[in-house]
Amino acid sequence: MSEQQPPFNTPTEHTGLKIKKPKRKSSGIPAVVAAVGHAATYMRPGEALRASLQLNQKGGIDCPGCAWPDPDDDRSKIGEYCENGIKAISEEAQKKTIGADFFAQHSVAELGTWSDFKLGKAGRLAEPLVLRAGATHYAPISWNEAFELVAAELNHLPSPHAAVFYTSGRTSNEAAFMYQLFVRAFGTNNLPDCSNMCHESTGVGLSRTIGIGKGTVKLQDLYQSDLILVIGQNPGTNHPRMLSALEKCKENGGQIIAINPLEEAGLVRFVDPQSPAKILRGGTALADLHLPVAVNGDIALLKAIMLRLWHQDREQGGEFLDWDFITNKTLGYEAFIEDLRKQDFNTLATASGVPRPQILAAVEMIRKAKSMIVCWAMGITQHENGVDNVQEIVNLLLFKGAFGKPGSGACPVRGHSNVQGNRTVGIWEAPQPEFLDRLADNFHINPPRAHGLGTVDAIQAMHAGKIGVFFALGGNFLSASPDTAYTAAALTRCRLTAHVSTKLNRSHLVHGQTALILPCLGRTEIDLQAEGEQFVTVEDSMGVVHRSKGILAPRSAALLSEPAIVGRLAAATLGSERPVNWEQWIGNYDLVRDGIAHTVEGFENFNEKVREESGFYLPNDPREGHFPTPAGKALFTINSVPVQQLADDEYILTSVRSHDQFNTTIYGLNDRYRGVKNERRVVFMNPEDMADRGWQAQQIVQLINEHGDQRRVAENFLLVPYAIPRRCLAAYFPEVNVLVPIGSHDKDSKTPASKRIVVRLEAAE
Ligand SMILES: Nc1nc2c(c(=O)[nH]1)N[C@H]1C(S)=C(S)[C@@H](COP(=O)(O)OP(=O)(O)OC[C@H]3O[C@@H](n4cnc5c(=O)[nH]c(N)nc54)[C@H](O)[C@@H]3O)O[C@H]1N2
Ligand SMILES: Nc1nc2c(c(=O)[nH]1)N[C@H]1C(S)=C(S)[C@@H](COP(=O)(O)OP(=O)(O)OC[C@H]3O[C@@H](n4cnc5c(=O)[nH]c(N)nc54)[C@H](O)[C@@H]3O)O[C@H]1N2
Ligand SMILES: [Mo]
Repeated sequence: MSEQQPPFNTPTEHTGLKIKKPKRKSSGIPAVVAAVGHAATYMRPGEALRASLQLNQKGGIDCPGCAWPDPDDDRSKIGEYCENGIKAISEEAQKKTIGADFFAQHSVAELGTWSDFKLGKAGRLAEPLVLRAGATHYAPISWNEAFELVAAELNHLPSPHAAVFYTSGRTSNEAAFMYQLFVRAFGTNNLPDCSNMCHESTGVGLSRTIGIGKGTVKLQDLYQSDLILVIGQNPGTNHPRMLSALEKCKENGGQIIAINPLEEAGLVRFVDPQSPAKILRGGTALADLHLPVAVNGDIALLKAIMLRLWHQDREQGGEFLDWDFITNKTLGYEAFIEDLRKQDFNTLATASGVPRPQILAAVEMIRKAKSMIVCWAMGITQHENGVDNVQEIVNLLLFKGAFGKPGSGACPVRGHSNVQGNRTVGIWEAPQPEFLDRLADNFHINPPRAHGLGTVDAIQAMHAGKIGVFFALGGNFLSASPDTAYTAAALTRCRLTAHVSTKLNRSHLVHGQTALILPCLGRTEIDLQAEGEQFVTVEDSMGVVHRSKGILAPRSAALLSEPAIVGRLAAATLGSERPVNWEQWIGNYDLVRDGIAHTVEGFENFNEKVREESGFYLPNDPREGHFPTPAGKALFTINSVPVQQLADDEYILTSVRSHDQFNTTIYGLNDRYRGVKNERRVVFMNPEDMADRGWQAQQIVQLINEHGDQRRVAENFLLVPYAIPRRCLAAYFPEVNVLVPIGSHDKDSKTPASKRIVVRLEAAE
């Protein structure tokens, strides 16, 4: 990184840690108080109420918080929202704005010394800004000049492949489709997205085994399932509305197993904040069993379970596994069993970290269940063996014949509210040839066929000086990516970095020679175009596509919508008619949707279908019990148990979200359910491991990773004693991203292993 660049990480000072007892209940009155408090502090009073009432209602605002689906029919009248949904909209619809004056007052170097929390709370970005080569401050620029600047840089590149176009998952289907069309007409598939760091392992693992890279359940299935496994996911914080679905499952007599190194409050007991009666009764107990798996002990655990299940099935003459399904619908069973039988139950159990009696209890519950769903998120995907993890989950589901029947299936829970839709409409560095054929036919372009760069490859290409322009449609690429120092160096080697953003973040401050901030409308705001008010569409975690329409006045008159920004940039770069009339598309998003309808399977009559109240489901063969793999069957796979050798002073660190953040946007400094107040630089450690080192709570430590020949240090972390398996640690993303080696990722999905970072701890002097 060059000398003048500001720090690439949030400052390391402490903010005043208070440690409390972790909670054993989630939501309830404290959640309502926290949500209302947040809205009252950051939003205009009337707007907070109006927006929350429209949240996730039919035809209302799709919550920018997460990708959990909305109930098809019985939506809560007082708004289908949760504490963290309200925080997400208060963050976006902040009453404060920042523009020319703010940036004249604060240099880029000064802003670099602010914490991520303070940067986010500065206000909504209000006008386009440029940081010219060598300048110290961002200054206003007109929209036209901004588009011309990017277009000129793009058109002067030695090759279209010297540009990278990132997408974060809040972008609508309309903006995303226009963006990928523009990028492919320009001539590259360099379309990395946040999915590369998120559920890519799910996409790869599921596509290979069941023929589609998405989940196979509907909300209704969760309600009626006999058994739901929640693995490597913290829904109480990250998908709070999922707790209502889990509660319904319990009320209908179903059971829940949580598999997680931490006993997360949201999975212990849920108090529905929208039901006074349930608040009085103290809520509903959720997980019947918690398996405290060691970080990355999931494959060992799943294998231990399956081995036991298989033996019991044999003893009972084939009662517990779905033999009909295994025989008729799957391939690879024999080889899988041959491998499984070679394993030793006790060795697997030890590797998983879970005490034997608990594993046997899980086997008992799985054995009895007639229907079963497995839900998972980042605890499964963000590993060097992330794809294997997903495939091992599929093996268990196949054992039980858990596809194509009610109450059963695979349920990867997505993160960003439209990350799944972005991929569906073409944001992908590795597009299918058929998709490119349709783009070529419909838009008379010649899209490049070679795969482009995903996130990790893009960072490495930038680092190697091969990329001239980095353009981001949303997100915070620097802070979300692994190996922060390396990524910072990579970004500074670009000629131009440009970000379409709603809020200021660190990616604006660690920049290329020239940098642009292009401020856009958020989900909550009215989007007025030439042919009237527009709505956009999104796809949730269960493959339902529906409308989202903002209701608040835009924070600033200078903001453009994402489709308008993409369309105008495309026109400036390619010409106003190539490959479509961009101005017309910007004026009326129905035209964009017609383009999608002709190109993407399942979107026929898109404009008509999406105007139906609850939207529509995209086709999903495995949901119906058919597998669109080359063989037409689902595949068992053999996945080896990861070797986890640690030196005496090494630990495995996993990175998690606190209750007060949305990815790199820091809502506040508390992590209420885990009992952490007013501090983010904490590391959770097993009390016995602490005793071994002679350390006390609040001891200051440095976290050190030595992967390859690099030494990576995260300084000044406070120890918090916590119920976490021995030799495992947890700390918050993005503070520990400095420690995630760029080379540590799944070999197939390239998802960075941000859930398994080998570190040493040193007490601070
Ligand atoms: N409020 C809020 N909502 C969000 C987000 C947010 O930041 N804030 N982010 C959104 C996004 S983009 C995403 S992808 C999702 C993320 O949703 P989650 O995946 O729930 O998020 P993480 O905090 O990364 O939590 C991972 C969970 O996995 C556990 N875990 C860690 N390592 C392992 C392991 O090796 N094995 C197992 N079995 N478990 C492990 C952790 O203890 C934690 O409970 O949430 C989305 N929703
Ligand atoms: N160590 C570690 N690293 C991780 C993870 C982890 O668990 N551990 N999780 C990974 C995951 S799952 C993900 S998804 C990525 C997230 O990576 P990103 O999606 O790149 O990051 P976000 O923090 O969600 O992006 C926040 C920024 O998006 C902008 N923004 C917000 N709303 C809008 C909008 O409507 N339009 C536009 N154009 N911009 C908007 C704001 O400027 C805000 O600052 O991080 C990954 N990184
Ligand atoms: Mo994500």
